[in-house]
Amino acid sequence: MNAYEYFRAAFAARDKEVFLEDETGSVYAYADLDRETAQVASFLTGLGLRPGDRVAAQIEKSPQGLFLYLGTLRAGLCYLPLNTAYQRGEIAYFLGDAEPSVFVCDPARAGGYEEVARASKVTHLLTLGARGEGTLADGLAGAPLRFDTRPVGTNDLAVIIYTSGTTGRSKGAMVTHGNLTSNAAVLKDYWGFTGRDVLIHALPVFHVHGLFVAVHPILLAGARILFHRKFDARAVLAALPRATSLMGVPTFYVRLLAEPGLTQDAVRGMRLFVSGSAPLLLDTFSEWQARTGHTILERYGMSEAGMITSNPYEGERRGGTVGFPLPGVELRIAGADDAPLPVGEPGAVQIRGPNVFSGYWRMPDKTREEFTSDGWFRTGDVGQWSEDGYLSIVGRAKDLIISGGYNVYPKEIELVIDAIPGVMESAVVGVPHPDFGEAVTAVIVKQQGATLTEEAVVAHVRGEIAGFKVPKRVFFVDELPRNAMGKVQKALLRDKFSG
Ligand code: MLC
Ligand code: AMP
Repeated sequence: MNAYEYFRAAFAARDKEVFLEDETGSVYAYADLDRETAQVASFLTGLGLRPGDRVAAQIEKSPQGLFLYLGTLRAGLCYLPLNTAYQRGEIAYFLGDAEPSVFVCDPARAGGYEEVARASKVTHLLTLGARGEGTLADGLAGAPLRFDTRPVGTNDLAVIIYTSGTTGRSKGAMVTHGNLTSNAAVLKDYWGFTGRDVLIHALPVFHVHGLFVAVHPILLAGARILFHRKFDARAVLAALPRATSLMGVPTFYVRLLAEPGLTQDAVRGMRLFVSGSAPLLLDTFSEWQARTGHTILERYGMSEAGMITSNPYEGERRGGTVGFPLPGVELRIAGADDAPLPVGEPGAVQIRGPNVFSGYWRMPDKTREEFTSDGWFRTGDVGQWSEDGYLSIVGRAKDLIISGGYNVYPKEIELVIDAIPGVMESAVVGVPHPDFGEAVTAVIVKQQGATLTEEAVVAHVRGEIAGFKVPKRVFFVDELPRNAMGKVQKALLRDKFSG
């Protein structure tokens, strides 16, 4: 079933209830959602797009952006969300690789994108601004208000989410309608969402956390979203008395704890705080408990698989763990031979289930590599079971930095730094950071006689890649530490530059 139709079947009986309320006080009922998405689907279909065609969007967070996503699903097309921090070079890669027919961007950026759009297969470059304005709105104005949702198969493509790769080349994870509906149904039940819930939504809507996890269970429950354009600790604090639930990355909780207004009284109407996308420090978990009387529920997921494990809603939520595999999800901790390891031994986290994506867009070899011969997906995370079945994520096999919930692959940044005149070589590592969890840090060996400074490196990198990937600090060394195989010993660099 088309994921939109699946959600609609659940919320149809609540069409007069509020689906979303934004910070300006604008309110959209479920009936409005249905009408707006019908217009999007009619409009896109009217452009001549065929099932499976891609609609890429790099847009500021807005209710209309959410309607664009859901309307795209409804039309049987494939949505391709892009981080607003991406720069032109990054966008050119995604447009070239995914070959979307439609690219929707912010009105202020359209001029700068005309050339990259022309060089790709984009046939319609449209705009959508933070207040819903732009050429997309103009197009929607005349579009029919009714649309028969296009039927699709469970395995049909719904969304492509790009995740950075170890080689520096991003891979498009192909997410199907079946992936979306199975995960949505499980999360709604597991976390107990009902029509009485009010969720504070302050996450970006171009990754699975904000786009899927914090939206789909709400649709299934016919619940309400308090829509924040971005995370602002004070604004979230002010919204808590009207809400029942919050989903965030650990940085949200760290920043909320820094607010003196976070008291037991402020959270008395809340029933659920969920954290994920990056490890939640035990200190944050415990401090939250002490300050609010609530226990944060930590869960674990990824773009390729939506949500994988969760601490229980009822029962002990254990800090430092990500709980149990969600219903329907199989998870094993495997050794180098892909065979399961005994309880307590750390190993590769491998998963199987209806939530697991169908492969990397136009990368059959990469897809094959990431699945075992018996069909389990290699997450690249290192995990460990407790005796009573709780999973802990104890490391990563992949060379990955998670900064404020965003993934950063060092290779991509090293390639940019190595191209700076005067750089001989570089290594990028993540060091502990009180706000972002980990901070992107560059260690550089200069060419002889080069006069590079930290500021010059940062200024150069800033123009090339998204801001959250730009190193927070740059250090210069005479040589990089290497092991006997000649591989840079990143653990040594992490230790040396921590703090
Ligand atoms: C912003 N900046 C960051 C950053 N976010 N730097 C490092 N890491 C980050 N995460 C930088 C900007 O480049 C800018 O730098 C400066 O901080 C201010 O930008 P901002 O936009 O005002 O930042 P802020 O609002 O403080 O954003 C922090 C944040 C945000 C934590 C609220 O990053 C965020 O919403 N993160 C959530 C990410 C997320 O949704 N992840 C889910 C992925 S899905 P300068 O120098 O230019 O001023 C996934 C699967 C799963 O992982 O399990 O869920
Ligand atoms: P992404 O590819 O952006 O979806 O990020 C997925 C990765 O985030 C996972 O493979 C993990 O490494 C990490 N991750 C998500 N949730 C958690 C968590 N609760 N604890 C530790 N790591 C997490």
